[in-house]
Amino acid sequence: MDTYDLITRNAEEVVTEEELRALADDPEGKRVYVGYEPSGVLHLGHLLTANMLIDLQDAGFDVVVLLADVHAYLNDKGTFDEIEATAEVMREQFLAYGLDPEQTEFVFGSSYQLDEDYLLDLHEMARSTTLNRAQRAMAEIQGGETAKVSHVVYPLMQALDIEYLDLDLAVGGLDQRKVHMLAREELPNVGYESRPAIHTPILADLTTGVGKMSSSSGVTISMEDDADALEEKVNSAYCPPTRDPEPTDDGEERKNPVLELFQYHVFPRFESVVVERPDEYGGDLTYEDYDSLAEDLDSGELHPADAKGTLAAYLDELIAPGRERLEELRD
Ligand code: NAL
Repeated sequence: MDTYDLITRNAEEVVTEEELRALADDPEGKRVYVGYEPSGVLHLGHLLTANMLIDLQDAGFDVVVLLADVHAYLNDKGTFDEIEATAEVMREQFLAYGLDPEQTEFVFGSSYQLDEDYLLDLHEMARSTTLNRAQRAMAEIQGGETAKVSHVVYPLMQALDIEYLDLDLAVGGLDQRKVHMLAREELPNVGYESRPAIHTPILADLTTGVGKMSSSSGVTISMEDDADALEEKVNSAYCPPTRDPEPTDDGEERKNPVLELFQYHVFPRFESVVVERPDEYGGDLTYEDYDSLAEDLDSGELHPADAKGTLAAYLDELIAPGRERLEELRD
């Protein structure tokens, strides 16, 4: 696979293809970041961007993970001390999950975001950005409650971080796209260059296939889940025998979340997937790529129950190192 195909294989959106192709032609020494609000236990949403970082490392990029402690503070995620402790735990989980410790730089936001030059740039950006624009950039991240002033400072800081961390490329979930668009527009207004971005899809809710997996109401798969919990959660998942489920009665898009997890989590990290079946049900099935598995679900060759059992086992293998690291840290 060429570099561009490798780093975009799980992308939902690239801004812009031309800029990213130029980076992919010469990744040596190029810096790519993801930022996370420290949130304690990682879930599969975090790990979707981690999968992309692992691909970027394999392609030769340098990876920077911003532990966005000041952002978490602005977004009401706890006291500063609580957030710092959480960030340390988060870093350990990323390393356990497979980010290369030699090639990954972890940076706390607070290590530079309180400096005078940063704050002056922030204020300059605040003068050139409309309130409306900043609020729209934040809508998907903030999750509904009444916006505070902190919620419009937040996206301006995220934009500025792209400059201060000296980055060539931004990676994030599709929920970050409006912040990245704001960054592309506003950085030049304060004298800095804009950068390209890659966005991962947002996983669908596991039990309905509608909306987001990490929504507080739904079932989330996290690094804390043991084999039994994974089996129970995956068994409760919505999995019609098709890759294209019908939309809801209200016309909302519906995904097959079991297939999504195969596509975005299992296939990028395993060479092949084996579905174990007794001989009387046709014997084992082996898949080298996502499409052939999805086609078999569509055709009826692969039963949803077998797909679920297999998914739970592979997720267990993926999550095990991070789960064990969490247990060690708690002992
Ligand atoms: C991501 C987040 C916060 C600050 C950032 C700064 C630079 C790059 C990425 C960043 C967290 C993200 C979230 N907004 O919703 O988790």
